[in-house]
Amino acid sequence: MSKKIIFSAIQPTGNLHIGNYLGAVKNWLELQKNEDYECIFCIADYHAMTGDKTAQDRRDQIILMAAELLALGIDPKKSTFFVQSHVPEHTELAWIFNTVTPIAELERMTQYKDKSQKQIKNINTGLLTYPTLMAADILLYHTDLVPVGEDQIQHVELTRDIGRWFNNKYAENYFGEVKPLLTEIPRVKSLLEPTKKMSKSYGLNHVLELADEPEVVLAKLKKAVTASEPGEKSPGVENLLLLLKNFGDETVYNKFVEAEKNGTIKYGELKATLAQIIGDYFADFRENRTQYLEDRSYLATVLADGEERASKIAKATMKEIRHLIGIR
Ligand code: AQP
Repeated sequence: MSKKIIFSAIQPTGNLHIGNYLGAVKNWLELQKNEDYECIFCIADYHAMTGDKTAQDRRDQIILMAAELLALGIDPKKSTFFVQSHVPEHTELAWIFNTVTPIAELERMTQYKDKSQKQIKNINTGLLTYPTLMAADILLYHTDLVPVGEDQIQHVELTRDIGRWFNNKYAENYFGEVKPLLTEIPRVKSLLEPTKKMSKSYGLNHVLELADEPEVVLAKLKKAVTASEPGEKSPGVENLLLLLKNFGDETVYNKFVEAEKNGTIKYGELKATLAQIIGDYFADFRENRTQYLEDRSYLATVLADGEERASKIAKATMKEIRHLIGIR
């Protein structure tokens, strides 16, 4: 039986946060251990260009993202790990997908609407066509499964539609039916506005970064929104308990859940416990991250090797597609 293809990408727009980790990257680490899957992971630098960063920010953040993913355990021997712009077939296919995708389908995407509100002075065309580039990333490798957080389900579903539109126009069954793959916690909430997803663009106090030192984790958690009365239903408390469930042991988690039910929970204690657990959990990561960041030539070698492996597949796919659409 041939292996199932896994593809997922992440934008180099700053440090990884706990939302990225629990929603997506944790799954990447599990999947790459499984022999049934062929994993391809990508640093989506072209996608990140839809934001407001400078060229120097971009240069630094690509390196930073590579170092952070390796520090978490992405293994370039097991997974193909590369930078999107190093494989130009991504943008070539994105253009072709632009020509089969109705504008109205792009205009109804939640991320496009959200980002247009967040960056009101920079509503560029890339924000609108972001999903056609994402569809190209995914379909270039004839992907079966895309491990992402809940916020990206809509884009993966649109990818499936784009594949179908292409098939209807040029070649029946050329692209298969791609599916999203979620973790147990597909949507981590913001610390300060827990009705929204945890997201860097709301501000750094909304997110716990994996690189945060323990005292920073504690300071951010102290500010996290909970309930006005102990035991009152609150999305903020629910979010903190979910984090405790994931990072802590079962006894500690059960103790706080019980206390929440009977109204004796002390939020200060919950936050201090959680800060300690998260700080400890990422201690090795912080150390590895520093080491990788000091070894730029190793990072460059890993990414060049990934580029070579991804390019082989991408070039073969584009050769077929150019033929199918009649330009070669
Ligand atoms: N809060 C979240 N909960 C679960 N999963 C999440 N992801 C992002 N936030 C959460 C998942 O992380 C992967 C990488 O996503 P990305 O490259 O789009 O990162 P991001 O969305 O840019 O992260 P931010 O902080 O939300 O950035 P801004 O604020 O710039 O938009 C994806 O699989 C995503 O689902």
